[in-house]
Amino acid sequence: MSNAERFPHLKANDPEVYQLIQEQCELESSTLKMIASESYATYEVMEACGSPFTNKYSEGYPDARYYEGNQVTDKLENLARERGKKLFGAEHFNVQPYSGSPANHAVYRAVVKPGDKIMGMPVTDGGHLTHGWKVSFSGMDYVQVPYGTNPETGKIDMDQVREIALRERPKLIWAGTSAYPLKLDYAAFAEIAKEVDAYLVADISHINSLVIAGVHPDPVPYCDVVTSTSHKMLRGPRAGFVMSKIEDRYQQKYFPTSKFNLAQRIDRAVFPGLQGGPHMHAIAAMATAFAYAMTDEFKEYGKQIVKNARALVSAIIEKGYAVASGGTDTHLVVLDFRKEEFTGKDVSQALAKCGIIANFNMVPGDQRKPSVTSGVRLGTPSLTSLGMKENDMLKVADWIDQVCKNVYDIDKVATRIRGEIAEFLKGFDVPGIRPKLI
Ligand code: DSN
Repeated sequence: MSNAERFPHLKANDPEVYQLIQEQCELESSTLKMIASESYATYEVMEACGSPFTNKYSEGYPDARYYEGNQVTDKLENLARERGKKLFGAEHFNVQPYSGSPANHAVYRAVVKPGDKIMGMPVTDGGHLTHGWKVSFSGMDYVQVPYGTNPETGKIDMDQVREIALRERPKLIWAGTSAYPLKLDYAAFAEIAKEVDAYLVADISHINSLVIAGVHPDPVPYCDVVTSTSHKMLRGPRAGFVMSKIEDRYQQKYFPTSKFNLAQRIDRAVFPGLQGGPHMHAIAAMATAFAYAMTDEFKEYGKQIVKNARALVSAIIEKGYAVASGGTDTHLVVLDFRKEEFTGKDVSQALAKCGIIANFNMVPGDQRKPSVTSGVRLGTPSLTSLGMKENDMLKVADWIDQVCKNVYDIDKVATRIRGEIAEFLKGFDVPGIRPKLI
């Protein structure tokens, strides 16, 4: 099916937007998408996102709405919640957050108060903005107690995390990262949180599908709350969700006068605390993404993401480059250019000219500024969605090597490499773009 058949009304009545969709399809099907937080949404997700559920106001929750006419959206939201609970084994599930940052914001509103200490990884160490970074609401309204990676090993040292927690006694501990390629030890985080009476919150936005596939530890049994986005490797819509225990183990200590348990406080924080009407079209798409994530095919994809990342690491190391944290357990490969003359920004810009889309990133022990960095963060979810395997990663490593070798004279090789990549990609279906019908 061509775009003309797929978007006939846009083509006829808004050719400008139609043309931009054409260009985006061309871009996404002729370049290697290696932004670690991206993948390709499925056709089902795209269709649900474009459905009439976008028309409906549904403020409130199923059977407790502030608008009439929600008999169908109630069924839809219940379906999404039940599928989510089954997929992750969660006690309570909220599918209304507009994205990952609002999901994390709701957790703060539910379990801490402005001025409280919260423990998280700074962005410069691979943490997320909403884990207490200074320019985000989370660092302005709460006091971040930072923990990070060892600059020598690039690994999180759990003894150090414990030492900091015992000294600072934060009320909330974030176990989650955006640029850390190794597994997180949720059992160790849970012991530490228990020692200091802190809520333990995992943010699995980056690794949710690895948890589903069983190739990354599962945080749900260990954490009070788990948050996530549904786009990234999960291949759903741009949206977020929050899972939690129902009862609050610290109710007596921190919320003795509240008549609401943990699950209820989270729901109230999302709506009416922070948001208005839920995006029901995104919730429809999330429901169908959860159904797909329960299949064996999806679990294979989760496993292959890690195999591909490991194959990429081996090939890159063989070519003489360093990677942060010494390797990967996940979808992430962070190239470490601390010893090179060129910077992360130099390489990410040169890669983009050649059709490899990634981002520059700080690495552990980085002496360069965050606006330049010594690293490039690469991810394998999108390439794995295309059906690529370990052998294909050897080709990708080759192109990366050629870019690094020509970084100061990239125009000399850019057209050729870009052409080779576009040609190579013709051998793959591009989910949501270059149809496979049904
Ligand atoms: N922007 C996402 C990432 O790239 O990791 C996190 O929200």
